[in-house]
Amino acid sequence: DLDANPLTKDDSSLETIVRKFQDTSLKRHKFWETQPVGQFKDVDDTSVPEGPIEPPAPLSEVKKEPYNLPSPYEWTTCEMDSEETCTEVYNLLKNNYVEDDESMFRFNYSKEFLRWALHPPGYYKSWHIGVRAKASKKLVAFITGVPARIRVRDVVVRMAEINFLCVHKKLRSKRLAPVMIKEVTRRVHLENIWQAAYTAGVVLPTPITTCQYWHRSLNPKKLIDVGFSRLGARMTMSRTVKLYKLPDSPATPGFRKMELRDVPAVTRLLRDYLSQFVVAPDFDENDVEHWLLPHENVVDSYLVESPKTHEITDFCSFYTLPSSILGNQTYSTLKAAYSYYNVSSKTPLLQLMNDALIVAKQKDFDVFNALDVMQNECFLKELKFGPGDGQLHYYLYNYRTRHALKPSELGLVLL
Ligand code: MYA
Repeated sequence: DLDANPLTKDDSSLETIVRKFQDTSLKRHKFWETQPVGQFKDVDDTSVPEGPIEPPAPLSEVKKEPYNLPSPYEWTTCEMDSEETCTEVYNLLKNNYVEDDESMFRFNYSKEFLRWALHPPGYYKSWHIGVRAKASKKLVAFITGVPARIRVRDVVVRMAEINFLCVHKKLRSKRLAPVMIKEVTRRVHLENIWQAAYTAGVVLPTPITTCQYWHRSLNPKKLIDVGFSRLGARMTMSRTVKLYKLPDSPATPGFRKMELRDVPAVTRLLRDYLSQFVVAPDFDENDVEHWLLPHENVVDSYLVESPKTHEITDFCSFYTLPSSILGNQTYSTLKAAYSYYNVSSKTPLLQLMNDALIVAKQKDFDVFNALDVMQNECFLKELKFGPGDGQLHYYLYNYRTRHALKPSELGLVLL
C-alpha cells in the first residue's frame, strides 16, 4: 500500500517516506488531472503567478442540479442537529473512516465533536452531504465543507474546509469519491466561494506542504500493549513508564482554563501570533469562541494570566479524537489529544506545552499528538515526542502557491 495515512503510529523510517512520496507522485490521477489544483508537471514552473488558478464564474453558470450518482444511490443533506442523522454519520465514520496502514486503529470522532466541527459561525447545512442507498435508505457515503477565511501571505481568501470524505468499505474503488467532490464543489460555488483547503494522508496533486505527526506517550504501557508503540531497545517497561512520567499539575503560575471572558484577549494574542505564517486562518472573536472555547470531550484550551498584571500572555489548546483499537482483547479505544493552536509570548513554548501534556495526562489521555507545523519543532524532541509512521499532506483547491511551504510556515490545523 503506497498511501500513507494521517492516523499514524510510532516509528518511521525516512526511506519509506521518501519512496512512498516518489512512487505516488508518478501515478496518473484521472480525476485530479481535470481539477484546478497545482499539477505535478508544473511544480518547478515559477512563472505561473501565485493566486487563483481559475477566475470565479458568474453564479448563473453554476450548475443548478446535483451531479448524477449511480442509480441505486441518492443525495441527502445531513441535518447534524438531528440525533438520528448524527448517529448515522457517526456510525458510518466509526466503521469506515481513516485507518492506519496496518488497520490497527480507526478514527472514532464523537457525535459531539462532529456537531462542533460542522457548525462553526456561518456554516451551510447544504455542505453536509450524504449518499444513501435508495432501497434501504442506509447512509453509505459522506463529505462536508465548512466556511473559513484563510490568509495566504497578505491575501485573506474565503474558503471551504473540506473534511470527513468517506465511502463505505463495500463501495470503494467505484469512482464515487470524484462525484462527491464535484458535488461539494458545486454547493460551495453556489455560495460564491471558489477556493478550498483540505488535508489527506494520500499524495494527490499537489501538496502545499507535507507534515509529520509526532506522538508523546502519556500511558506508555497501554500504547505498547495495543501495538501503538514498541518498547525501545534496551528498555524495560518500568524504565519506559518512568521516562514518560509527568508532574501531577502544571508548573506555570497563572496557568488556567480559558473562559468566555477571555475571548477578546485570546483573539488578539492568536491573530498576532498567526500573522507570521504564510498560510493561516483569519480568526475573529466569533471564530475563537467557537473553535477555542473549551467544550467538554471536544476541545480543551488553557492560557497563562500574569498573576501581577492579569494580562493574558500565552495560550495552548488540543482537541479530543479517540481511535478504535481493532481486534484487541483488553482495550477498545485509544484516547488521543491533538495539539491545536498554541501561542507563547512570555512563557517559553516548551514549558507551555509541558503543562499541556500534564493536563492531558490528568484528563486520562493515552497519547498527545502534534504535527510539525508552526513552531512545534522547538518542543517535539525535547518533550519526548517520537515521529509517527505517516504524513499529512495539506492542499488548496483553485489556489496556487509559488513554492511548497515548510511545515513551520504553515499556521493551519484542520480537524
Ligand atoms: S481526507 C480523509 C479521506 N477519507 C478516508 O481516508 C476514509 C477511508 N477511505 C475512504 O472512505 C475512501 O477510500 C475515499 C476514496 C472516500 C477516501 N482526498 O471513489 P474512488 C481520489 C481526495 O474510486 P475510493 C478528507 O476527508 C483518488 O486519488 N481525493 O476511491 C479530505 C482517485 O482520483 P484520481 C481522494 O477509495 C477530502 C479517486 O479519488 C482521496 O472508493 C478532500 C478514486 O475515487 C482523498 N482522501 O474513495 C477532498 N482518496 O484517479 C477534496 C482518494 O484522480 C476536496 N481520492 O487519483 C477538494 C475541494 C472541494 C471543494 C472546492 C470548493 C471550491
